[in-house]
Amino acid sequence: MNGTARDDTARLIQRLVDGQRAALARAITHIESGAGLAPRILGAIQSAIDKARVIGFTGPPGVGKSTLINAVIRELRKRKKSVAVAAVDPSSPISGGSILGDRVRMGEHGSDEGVFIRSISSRGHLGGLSATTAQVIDLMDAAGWDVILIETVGAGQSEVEIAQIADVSIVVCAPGLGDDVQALKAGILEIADVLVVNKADHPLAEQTRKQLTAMLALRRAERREVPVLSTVATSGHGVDRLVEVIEDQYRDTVGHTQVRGPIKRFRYLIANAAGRQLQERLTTSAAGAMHEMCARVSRGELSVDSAARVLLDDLLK
Ligand SMILES: Nc1nc2c(ncn2[C@@H]2O[C@H](COP(=O)(O)OP(=O)(O)OP(=O)(O)O)[C@@H](O)[C@H]2O)c(=O)[nH]1
Ligand SMILES: [Mg+2]
Repeated sequence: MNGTARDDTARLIQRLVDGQRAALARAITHIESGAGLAPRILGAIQSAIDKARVIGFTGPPGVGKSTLINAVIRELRKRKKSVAVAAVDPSSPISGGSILGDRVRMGEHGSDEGVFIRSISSRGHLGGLSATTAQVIDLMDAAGWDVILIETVGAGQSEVEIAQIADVSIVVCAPGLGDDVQALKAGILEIADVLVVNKADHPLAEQTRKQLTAMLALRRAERREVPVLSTVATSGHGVDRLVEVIEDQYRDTVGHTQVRGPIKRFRYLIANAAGRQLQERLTTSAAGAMHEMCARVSRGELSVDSAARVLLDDLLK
């Protein structure tokens, strides 16, 4: 990097930490594209990260996540909190459309200086969408936003991972679950700190709420209680209560674990990077051992899991 480029980056970082929106937007673009500047920016902002609350919203397509986030923004603005939103786009045709919709639905906040909305895609970023999201959260935090809301669609692995990065994870569902119950069972329910039955204006809403409460009761012994709330995102009904519950859960989580957002994100990023490095080593320096394991598995001497354990034990010795 030449001197001018270094000065430019230093200025960008300074403006970002000063809270200038344009600088935040540019820095996010650097992270998203995995450009060479990303590590320098992330390194420089670490001391400014410490106060944002990160709330994740996830759930099946079309349940009203964007509309609910819109209503939550309104509630938080009443409470004088500044709000940044990261709408995570896994580049699928479904959410590709809905992110566009997000801009329209969240449009009422477009001229509000206290609201910043950005979609994130994983284009070419090393470490995947969740790692990109964790870094974008760091930027938003360093830029001084009070609350960061993340929207992710569906019940895929990356959505579950993103929920783990959040301080509080909200799983949103809608009445008449049907197939969605399967999606919820497939791991997503496990990550919920709060469960929301949105579209509570629908006749089946109360029945769905009871179903979910019963499902949660099965594991109540293992974990602290997960509140189940009803909302009508389109009218804002129940949203003030949701914001209060989020606040309670945040206090609870931080009180219980003493692990605040940035540390949680580091934990995730380091584990993610370690996994990548391990995979690299398995295909390079450990290629010989890998070859032998393949042979042993194919002869039926070892299971895949045992072979992996032997390889790892060897590598980490
Ligand atoms: N009746 C009713 N409709 C709602 C409610 N909340 C959202 N909707 C409608 O449901 C549709 C989907 O809402 P979105 O907010 O786009 O849902 P989403 O979960 O963000 O969708 P994806 O991002 O595509 O997964 C829209 O037509 C909303 O107007 C609600 O509480 N009641
Ligand atoms: Mg949406």
